Amino acid sequence: MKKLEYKDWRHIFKLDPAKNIAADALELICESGTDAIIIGGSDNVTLDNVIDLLMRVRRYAVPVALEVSTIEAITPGFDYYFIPSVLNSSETKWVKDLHHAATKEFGEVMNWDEIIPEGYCILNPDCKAAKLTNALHPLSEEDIIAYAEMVEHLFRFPVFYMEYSGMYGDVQTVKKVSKRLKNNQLFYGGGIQTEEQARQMATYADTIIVGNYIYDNLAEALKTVEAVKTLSKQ
Ligand code: 1GP
Repeated sequence: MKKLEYKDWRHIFKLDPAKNIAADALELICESGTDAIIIGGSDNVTLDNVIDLLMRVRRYAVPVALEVSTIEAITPGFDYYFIPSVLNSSETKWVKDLHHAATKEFGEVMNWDEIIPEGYCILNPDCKAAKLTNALHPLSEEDIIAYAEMVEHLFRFPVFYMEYSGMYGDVQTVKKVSKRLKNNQLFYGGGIQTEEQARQMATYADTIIVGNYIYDNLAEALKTVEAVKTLSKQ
């Protein structure tokens, strides 16, 4: 089967390299029909645990991307490298300084076609990523839409990521953002536990990401794949 380009991905499972996943569970995830696996996490991400998980996932045909959160854990062998810039962080480190350091170190050897910038907006103030990046909160709907339009029209990143990590987000806000974006790919991630939630968010987001629930209830998490496969975005 031909691998889809990231632009066509509707469903992604995000695996945390700092968490254990049994071989049989990983097989079910990689062969679930999901469009891709992202390897990424907020803490305890190391070169060793990233390479270990990459090699295990590479036994399967599913595309695999690294969402870079620490420069030390960057390694060749992924189909894509997603590079978040946290637009609502109050520290330039998370918006562009780490990016500068990484580009200084690896710029010459980078294959830029594999590098996908993500404009990130962290919308759950209690998640680890929000604390780590000192994300501004609360954000009004207008604030969020303005970040989305900045990503599309000013920064011209291909992806806007509404990150509710650990919490199911607001469908109406996702809908409004989706309606305002013209060509950008809208990623939604956060708290998806049921087929219905997967369908709801995939109605407005181009791509949904299911993370934590893999580790809590794999059987239910797997059902989110089929739930969005036959669903068109509105
Ligand atoms: C996390 O957006 C992803 O970065 C998915 O969120 O872990 O809450 O599913 P959950």
